[in-house]
Amino acid sequence: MTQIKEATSDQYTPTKADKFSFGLWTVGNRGSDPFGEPVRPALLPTHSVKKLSELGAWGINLHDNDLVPFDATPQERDRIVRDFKQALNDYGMVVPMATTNLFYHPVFKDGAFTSVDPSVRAFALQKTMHSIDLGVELGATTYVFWGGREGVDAEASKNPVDAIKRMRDAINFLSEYVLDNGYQLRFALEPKPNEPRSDTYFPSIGHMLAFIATLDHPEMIGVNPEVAHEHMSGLNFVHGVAQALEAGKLFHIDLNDQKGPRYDQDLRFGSENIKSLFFLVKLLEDQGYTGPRHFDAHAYRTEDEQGVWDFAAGCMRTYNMFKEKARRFNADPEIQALLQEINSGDSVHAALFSGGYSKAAADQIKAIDFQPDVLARRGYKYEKLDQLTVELLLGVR
Ligand code: GLT
Ligand code: MN
Ligand code: MN
Repeated sequence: MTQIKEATSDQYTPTKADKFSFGLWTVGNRGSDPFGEPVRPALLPTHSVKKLSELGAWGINLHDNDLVPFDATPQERDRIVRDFKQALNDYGMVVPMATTNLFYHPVFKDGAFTSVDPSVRAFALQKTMHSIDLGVELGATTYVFWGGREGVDAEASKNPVDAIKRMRDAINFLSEYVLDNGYQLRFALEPKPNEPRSDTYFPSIGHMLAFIATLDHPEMIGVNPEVAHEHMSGLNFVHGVAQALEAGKLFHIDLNDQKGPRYDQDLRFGSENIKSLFFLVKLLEDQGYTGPRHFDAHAYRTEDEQGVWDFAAGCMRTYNMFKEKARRFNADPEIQALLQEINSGDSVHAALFSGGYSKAAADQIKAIDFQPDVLARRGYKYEKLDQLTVELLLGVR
């Protein structure tokens, strides 16, 4: 078998067809944390458009205030938006997704849509409607809602049932706003278990999927799951994404990485959990996910601007390496033969309830002598399969 020297190959270099996108806030992250001030100068949004385009990215996403400052005048807003659109045009970049910053200003210290203060809740709607208008003006077709500070520190402060109802009222109101304006926009709700609040409402993909089914316009609402956020709860991200995909609800995805259940790290995609992120990319590619491959991550605090572009290039390159590994996994004769063997079995039993329930099928299943002790003797060969996967990932097959 011919060995391909991956390190010197350029087959992983990103292109616009890969649909990679970054948030303005990701490459623009200045490295501040709760214990230290910014370490990098602010980047001009138009500069990020240029650099990301040169690196092979396709899209750039934003919160309203990543582009237009919170206190900008209408004239300043129009000038900033005009210059940004010009840069998108000059560098062939799109804005596939937009969102609202409902967490930075002190007004949102008790949340936005779930704040106990009705004036804050109404202001959050106003800010979001303006931000939706901006997103649509820039061409966005997906609008993300990350809960930010929608949660509690003092459990006594809010009835959690009221909080859920308030969030539903807000999403229903904004769905109607989109429909009323004839916008082609779908919402993607992003779960997170905690941080910055000690507990956030709708903490996981599963909670969000259950909530979406209770909304007035569930067809226009899906999820925007993030690798780090599910790992913070110790959950299997691949399984959560699979459930969203299977339900037709994976509208967007936040790719990054995380070292176990702790604070949100937003690390470079594929820098830590190599096997599970391989299976994530395999899932997305095998299932024909066509949405943006969005990176919601940032460079280490140790980096200067060059480190930021190294980080961005690394996210995209690693995605493409996983994609190629998935192709090899699917084409590997030994792995595929083993999978075939593992997934075969008694064809009569396999057919027993494939047609769904009938009284005849129930009677037939009840009448069979399955001999569980015999069935239990089977070895499933997963050690061998998993080792083949590891060898493929480590580049020896
Ligand atoms: C913020 C958060 C992310 C969200 C972004 C969208 S903002 O960086 O940590 O997970 O996706 O609001
Ligand atoms: Mn995110
Ligand atoms: Mn995060």
